[in-house]
Amino acid sequence: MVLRRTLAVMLAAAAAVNASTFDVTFTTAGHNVPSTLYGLMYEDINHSGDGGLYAELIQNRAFQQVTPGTSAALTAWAALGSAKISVVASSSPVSSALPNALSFAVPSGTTSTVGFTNSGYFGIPVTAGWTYTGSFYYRTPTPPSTKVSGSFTADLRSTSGTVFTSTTVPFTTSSTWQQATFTFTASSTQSAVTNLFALSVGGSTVAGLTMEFTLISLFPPTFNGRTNGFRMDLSETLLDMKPAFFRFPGGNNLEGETAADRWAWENTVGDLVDRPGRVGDWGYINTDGLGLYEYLQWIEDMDMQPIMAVYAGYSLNGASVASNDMQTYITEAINQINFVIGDASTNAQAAIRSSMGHPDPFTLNYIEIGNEDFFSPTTYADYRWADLYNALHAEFPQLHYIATSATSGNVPSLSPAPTYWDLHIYSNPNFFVNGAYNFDILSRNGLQFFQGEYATTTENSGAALTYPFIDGSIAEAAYMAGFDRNSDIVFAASYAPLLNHVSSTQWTPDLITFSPNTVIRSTSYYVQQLYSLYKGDFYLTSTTNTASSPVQWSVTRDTSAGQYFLKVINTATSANTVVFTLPFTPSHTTGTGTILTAASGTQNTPTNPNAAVPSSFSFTAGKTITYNAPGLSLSVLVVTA
Ligand code: LX5
Repeated sequence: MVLRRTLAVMLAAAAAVNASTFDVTFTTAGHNVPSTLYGLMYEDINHSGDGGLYAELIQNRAFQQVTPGTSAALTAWAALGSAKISVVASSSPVSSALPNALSFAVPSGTTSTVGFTNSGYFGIPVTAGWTYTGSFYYRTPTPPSTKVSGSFTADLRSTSGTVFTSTTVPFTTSSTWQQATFTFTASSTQSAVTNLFALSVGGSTVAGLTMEFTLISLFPPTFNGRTNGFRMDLSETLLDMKPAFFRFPGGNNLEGETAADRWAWENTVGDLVDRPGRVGDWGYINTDGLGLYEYLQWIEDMDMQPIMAVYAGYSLNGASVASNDMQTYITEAINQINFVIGDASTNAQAAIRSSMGHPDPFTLNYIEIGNEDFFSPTTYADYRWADLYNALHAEFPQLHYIATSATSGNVPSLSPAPTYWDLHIYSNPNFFVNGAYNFDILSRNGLQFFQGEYATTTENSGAALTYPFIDGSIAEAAYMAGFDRNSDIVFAASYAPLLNHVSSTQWTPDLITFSPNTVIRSTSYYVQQLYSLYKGDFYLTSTTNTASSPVQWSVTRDTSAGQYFLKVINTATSANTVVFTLPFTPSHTTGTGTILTAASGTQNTPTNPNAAVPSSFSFTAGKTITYNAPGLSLSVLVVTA
């Protein structure tokens, strides 16, 4: 894990202002809003993938990337009864990708129940009506001369042993790997998540035997019912934002600590037994069960489009791949893109996609070349950008390529000149309030910008935030008015990081915090949601404002619905009034709006998840609309022409 960012220096506090009235006029002049404008930035950080979006409930299910014999190799596992468990390098592994197995040794003479348990990703939800789907591989390295048959019991139980649901799974001893599958359905919902998955067997059946197990898996129902799929509640929470795109797989988690540790697409596809996993960049092992195919299928199910990164020869240890070693990564990137959009009848990588269930190409328009390459701008400018861009553009001229080094400052310029840039900023509320006009001053010379990461990470005092707070979220809303207004040159924007497992956090604040059975939508989540839902398709140029104004606004239109979205952002702690003069008379005299507002300092937290949620209100709609915006608020007034 690398925390390498120096947060932007605190800017001078915004001058206190008295309540003011802001007069806003607009005509029908403006520009199109790109359909891509608001989406999601994702990487596996804070267990947002394994233990998060990936619905798999068993942690350390295949002993990937661990050192056999160590206690760390047994993470999440414990023995039941007199059995001895350890992680071993199997003498005959289930696959070359999964060399390790759980060795389960039962002393001779055992009569009582033996087995082992898994504590999940910091808990396992038990939910009434859910049918859980499980499977595991097992073998007996030295089977007895007379085959032993019996049944395991698979169950979900409390830590004190109360069983909530169970089933039996028959087995027979064999030196070769067998796969067992099972299901069980929970009839009660447990509020506690400190539950265990257990696999157990009567001791007299297996006394004296040593067995091996691996890829021990348990899935709850998944989003869209996909096998090896995504968690339902988190997917639905994201779907509620109607996000346009999904930037993945990083972020830092693309890059690896070294080139050898990078996210490599080919290790994430095909059968689960053929996926070795990798040591992720945020301090834990990635199973890669959530692989390139699963991401793409889910992105399609969620009606998003991918912004997919390819590794660009720079890793978190600061080393760049040498110029004459780049070909490996260029070929890997071409293959990765072919997996997504290639013709399955002629291309080997596309054929893998087809064999996994998606013969047709997935949608793909944007490729990001690297991540934050301003950390190694010289090698990016000297050869990494050009090598990748030239090769990929020659092969896939229809795709758009996004550069990740900086556009200004002491950064060497790139050749070929990129059209698309990904810019990142983590700062304090004052930065975002004062930055609402950052994109207005950029020249319209064909460059398109992706604000691929941004968030208020500290208070203005510099104090770190655990959860977004309303002051920061409203400051982000002011900054986002700049995205709406400049959406002729800002084609996409995404808050980061997206997700945080409450029991395993590497970075705060995050847009959404979750536990095994809860989801907490932050104040910034609701800001992102309102901007996305009321994005519109056309931005209407309105009265010029200033960067120092405590009030920002944006007017967009959904042309086919004939609806106008008047967004008002008041970053002051006291109310301000905005008077809109419309170029038409609304068809209804009453309009409906949505507002997010709360007292300074308000946060949505696990103990108070709904401290600030949007609510709706009515307003009088006429050719003139006078709106009194409460302190620290984002409001969207919907006006029908
Ligand atoms: C930042 C930048 C957290 C991230 C990087 C992403 O959202 O992974 O792209 O991490 S940082 O600041 O430690 O480099």
